[in-house]
Amino acid sequence: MNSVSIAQKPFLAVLAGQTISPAPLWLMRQAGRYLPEYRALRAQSKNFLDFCFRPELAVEATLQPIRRYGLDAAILFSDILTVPWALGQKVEFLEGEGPKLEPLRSARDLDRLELAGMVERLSPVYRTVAGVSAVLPDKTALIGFAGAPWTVAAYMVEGHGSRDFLIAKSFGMAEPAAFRRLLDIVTQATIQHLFAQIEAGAEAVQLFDSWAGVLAETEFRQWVIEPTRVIAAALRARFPAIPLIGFPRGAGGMLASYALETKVGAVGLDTQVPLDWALQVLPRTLPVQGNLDPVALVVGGLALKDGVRRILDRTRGRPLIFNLGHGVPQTTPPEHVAELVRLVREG
Ligand code: 1CP
Repeated sequence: MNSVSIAQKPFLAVLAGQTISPAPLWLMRQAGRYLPEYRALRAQSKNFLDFCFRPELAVEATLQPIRRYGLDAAILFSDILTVPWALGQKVEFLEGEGPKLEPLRSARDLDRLELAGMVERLSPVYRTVAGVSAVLPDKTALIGFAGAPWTVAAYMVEGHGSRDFLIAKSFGMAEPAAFRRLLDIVTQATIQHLFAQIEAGAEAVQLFDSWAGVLAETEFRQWVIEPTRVIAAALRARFPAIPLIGFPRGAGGMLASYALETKVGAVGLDTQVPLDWALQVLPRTLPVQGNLDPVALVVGGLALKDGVRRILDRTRGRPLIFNLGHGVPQTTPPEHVAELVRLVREG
């Protein structure tokens, strides 16, 4: 990242280690069904994957929350499950039910995956990145993203969402060599996917490890920390100025090991992690992001005000990107997001 962008974009300045007041803010899942303009746009597509792969629609979905709220960063509108699709797995989003994948349940099933040609199949995503990059306000940064290998592999094996990803965990423990191979394929796919987003104009990237929290220590080290370390090293080697935010949701007591051993440039804090403890175990210079309970955003009023105050007070003197501890819930009243922006900007 050049120094001009950092000077103009508070989000990038914090990722470069500066402490800024008011803290820059964006929200995970800032585009989505809680916005009436998103619902109208979404109605133009027959299914969710088609929506993700139509750059004119995906650019608009990315920009909607920026126009409405003037957030400090836009996040590419896409989904983590475009990668399994581009590797050749059957992926569908059934209305109101979430994703359905043709599950990978044996070493032989992995032979169906094909890394060659993946980036070409995902070219509409990079056209979306370029389209957003061309029209974004000067002070707004553009974030690219991918699911982290464990989380993506978990959906690929399980075939759908789950509370505990018991099938995926069992497969990983019962067939460690095959699961290792799957993680390696997804790791390489993720590196290529992030590189292509950066080449198209992404100025920072985030890895969503949404299901890191279902793993015990041994698997956390092998399936979360190790692949993330490989991705962080590849990014640093090729794009040393592009920051990587790691979001290991539910990492709990593994948080410091995750941050130190993966060498990600910033860490997303989920809702459950005690903030003072996290700030104590993480290096003082490491930028942190998140932690506000999304329910406080749904409820608004005093719950929101107190939640914001608590985070701003406790992170004083530390590089902070304001965010939620997980995504914006569908039931969020849009005016509560406007109130959140006002509260954070007041400092
Ligand atoms: O229109 C719709 O109803 C589709 C809902 C939706 C949306 C708006 C899905 C289906 N994905 C998305 C967009 C999305 N997904 C973004 C866009 C950018 C933004 O933040 O505004 C991002 C970053 C994601 C990432 C994603 N997809 C994650 C990681 C973050 C998280 O929430 O933990 C995960 C786990 C997914 C899978 C997924 N995609 C969609 C759903 C409903 C799910 C969860 C499925 C489940 O486990 O039940």
